[in-house]
Amino acid sequence: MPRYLTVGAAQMGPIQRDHSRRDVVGRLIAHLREARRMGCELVVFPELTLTTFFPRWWMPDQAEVDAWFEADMPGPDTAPLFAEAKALGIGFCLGYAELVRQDGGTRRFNTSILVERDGRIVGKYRKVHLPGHAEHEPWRQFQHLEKRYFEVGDLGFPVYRAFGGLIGMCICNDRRWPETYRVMGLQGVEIVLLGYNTPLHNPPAPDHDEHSWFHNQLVMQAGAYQNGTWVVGVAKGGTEEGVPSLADSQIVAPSGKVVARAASDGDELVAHRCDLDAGRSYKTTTFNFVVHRQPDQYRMIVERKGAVEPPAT
Ligand code: CDV
Repeated sequence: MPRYLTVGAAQMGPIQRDHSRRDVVGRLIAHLREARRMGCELVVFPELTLTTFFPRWWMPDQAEVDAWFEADMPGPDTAPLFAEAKALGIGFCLGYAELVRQDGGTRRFNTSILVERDGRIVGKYRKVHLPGHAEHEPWRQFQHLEKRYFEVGDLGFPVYRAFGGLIGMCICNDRRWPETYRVMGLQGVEIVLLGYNTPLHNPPAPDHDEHSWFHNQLVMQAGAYQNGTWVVGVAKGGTEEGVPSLADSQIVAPSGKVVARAASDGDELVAHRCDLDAGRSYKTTTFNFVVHRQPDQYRMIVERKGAVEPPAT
């Protein structure tokens, strides 16, 4: 018996610096209403959905940085999103900058939450692979200061029982790392939800620029196939504050095939009816981890820390 979950990838076009959270939430609500018409039960929004991608700016004043963060979720600006989703009976995955006051200090994470159809937050993920740099690098056309503004996520890669399946999340740069998918794969994940902000220009490695679309697809397709899971990758695309960014949101099946894909680089919803059991045939044959993985061999190689000289002949 198939277990269907209709999922919408809610791609966003650019969000400029002077766009308010209220404006953005209005666009997210428009996505939810369209998702309802398309029969979606779960909608995935991008990384740092609520604002422009602020790590592109060097901001020495911490108060200026903190203005991009959410101390409450839902808060006054996001409450209408939660209310509309609940009224429509749609769940969602939302990326945002999370500010936590804890033990007299302040912690900041690049976070995603999973919200059930009744409005409850049922899952949280904090980005582990933070790209970029921590100091001002004036030679760049734009900064990428995630390593300054966020801590490395401290929740690992949890997989949540929700929406009748096993759901994991990761964020943007995480999608390029095989460990991300495998750690969730080892927990039996059936669908991985991820949002991204990927500039089409990579300042330290401009030779990668022309491969941006290919690399995006390559990592999500490989992650899906090698772990027998759906992957839903959702962009904030288009030219934001002068920085052109990759769109190409897509839904990848456990076969590794792309089954739905955005055609524009603006606000666009693409949906697919995902059978959460579709990964089973991969998980029980080619990628049956219990039968075929060889953790002892992997450990031996990691502990050796480097290549071995060829044997003398
Ligand atoms: N937001 C990101 O994590 N972006 C990175 C860029 C900097 C390469 C990405 O992997 O898409």
